[in-house]
Amino acid sequence: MDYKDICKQVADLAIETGKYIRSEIAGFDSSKIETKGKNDFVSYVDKTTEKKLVEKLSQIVPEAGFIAEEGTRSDRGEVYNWIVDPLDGTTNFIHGLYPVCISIALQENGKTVVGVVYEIGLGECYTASLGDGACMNGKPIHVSERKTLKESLVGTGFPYSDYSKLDSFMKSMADLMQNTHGMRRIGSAATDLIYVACGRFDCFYEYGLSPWDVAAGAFIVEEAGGKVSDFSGGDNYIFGREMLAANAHVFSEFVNKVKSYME
Ligand code: 2AM
Ligand code: CA
Repeated sequence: MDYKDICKQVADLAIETGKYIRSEIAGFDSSKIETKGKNDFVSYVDKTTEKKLVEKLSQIVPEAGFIAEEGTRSDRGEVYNWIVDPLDGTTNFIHGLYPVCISIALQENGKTVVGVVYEIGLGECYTASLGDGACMNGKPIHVSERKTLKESLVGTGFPYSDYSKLDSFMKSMADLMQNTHGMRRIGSAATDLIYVACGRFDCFYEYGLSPWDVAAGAFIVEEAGGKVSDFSGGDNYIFGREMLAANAHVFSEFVNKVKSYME
């Protein structure tokens, strides 16, 4: 299978489909919220986008199954599976705010081999295929070179439904606020990850995430020279509902910090 060629086809598809989301966010007004209801409206855009993606992805790798947030197709493939979030950053979208992403990963026997995250606000398409490194709009990208947590900018997401670890999470943030360059919460985990991949952020962590939020972004971080793990430094970050990412220099220091509060 030519991962590079598939990656190019998926990137073109994400950019094309992103036009639909951009037109919906631009035309979004309060009367639309009233007539359809906030969540209905969002799920209408999410589902329409996912249908468009699923239809085309099924043609790119016909034997692949799907793990897609809106469940428009949910049959699993024996070897290949797409992991799809048609719209990452739903709360941003409702409020007419960017970043908002399309996130698509292709897995082969449970390992990611292609990742595409298209951030619609800035029109930045992040891509990676196994062994080929990561790019943004076709140009190679790399994680940052910062060596310590003290000089790092840390992205995170606040818990939005699972508050079971809220106390530990607040303590970890209090520590990081005082011992890093600062923290950012931009409302899209896929964007947090690509920002680690291109060096805007040095670290990212969040719990309560789903596979479609992180599969593509985590792979792009790895192909950009960074490291990803669960909060214990282990491999269960795609389905384990918690993940962290960092450049390779600060990774151990960051894992130890997060672990000391969250494990
Ligand atoms: P989503 O926009 O695809 O739902 C932000 O913290 C991250 O959490 C985003 O990647 C977002 O993905 C995910 N998330 C899931 N449900 C959410 C919710 N109800 N509110 C905010 N973020 C949510
Ligand atoms: Ca989503």
